[in-house]
Amino acid sequence: TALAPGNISLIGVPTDIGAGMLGARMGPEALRVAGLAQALTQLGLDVKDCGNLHGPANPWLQAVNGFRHLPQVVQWNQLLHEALYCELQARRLPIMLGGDHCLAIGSISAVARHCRDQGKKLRVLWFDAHADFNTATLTPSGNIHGMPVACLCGHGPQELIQIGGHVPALQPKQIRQIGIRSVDAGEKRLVHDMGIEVFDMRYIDEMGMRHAMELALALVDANTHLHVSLDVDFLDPAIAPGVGTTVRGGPTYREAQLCMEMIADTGRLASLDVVELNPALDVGNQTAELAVDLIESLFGKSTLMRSSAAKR
Ligand code: B3U
Ligand code: MN
Ligand code: MN
Repeated sequence: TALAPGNISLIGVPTDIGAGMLGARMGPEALRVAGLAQALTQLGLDVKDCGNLHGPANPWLQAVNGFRHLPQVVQWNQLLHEALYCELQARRLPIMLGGDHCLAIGSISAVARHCRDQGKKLRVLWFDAHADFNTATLTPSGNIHGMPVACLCGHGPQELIQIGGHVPALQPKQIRQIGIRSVDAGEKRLVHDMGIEVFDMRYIDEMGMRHAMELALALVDANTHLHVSLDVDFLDPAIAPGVGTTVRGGPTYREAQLCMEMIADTGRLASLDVVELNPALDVGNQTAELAVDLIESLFGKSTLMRSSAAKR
């Protein structure tokens, strides 16, 4: 298989600054304890753990003009943008260990900037129970982890949408959303009007995960940078309880594995976010361990098994 760069950089971003509940700040450590670096090393990859970024504390305040903690969210995302962009420039494949999903503004704006530098096409696969397309007026909570896709598409506060220099950082046609099953009323309209391609749970129930992923990966070619943004609440809460905003009726273990394997088969994965893991809500470290399992598949673990089986 054509695993693009064999050099992985782990970037821990220990904050819950954009979430409605505390605890996602412990996500990076839980993923380390679950053996992420070791698992990737076993697959023959060169893994560098860059450690954690250090940003402002979570002040735990009310929303101001529709946003909670906007200045702190901006600071964390600026730090992440620079760190991740640096790893991409060094031709490494960054894995952002979140942290809540507001951090995708920093990571994906860096990926988009890198793709512009390199003349690469960008495809973002957004695995989530939520569309994360709220704005200051639409949000029911003020929590910025419900807004990153809108911000990346240019709908959001100036300080956030301009991280990375190019507004908007992303075009809606570069995004595919998978697993969606909880969208606020106004948010629904905006996602529709923006023309984002959504494979929601209804679609997956009717057509199957394989078909959804075939379409989500259509036209990914040798010049495509594939970015995966994995919100752990994408998964069914029965297998992934360690998340602040569980929504029942998510993909099963098998469906999730299939997604990861189909992505691995493209050989085009070039950056990854793992977000919203909340160890304070987990049962043991099972959700982190599941995330590590899925990441192994994303990097071709089961693909290797298939090819050796085929040889026999
Ligand atoms: N749509 C709701 C809930 C939510 C979105 N993303 C997460 N939760 N993780 C909101 O608050 O924007
Ligand atoms: Mn999310
Ligand atoms: Mn979510």
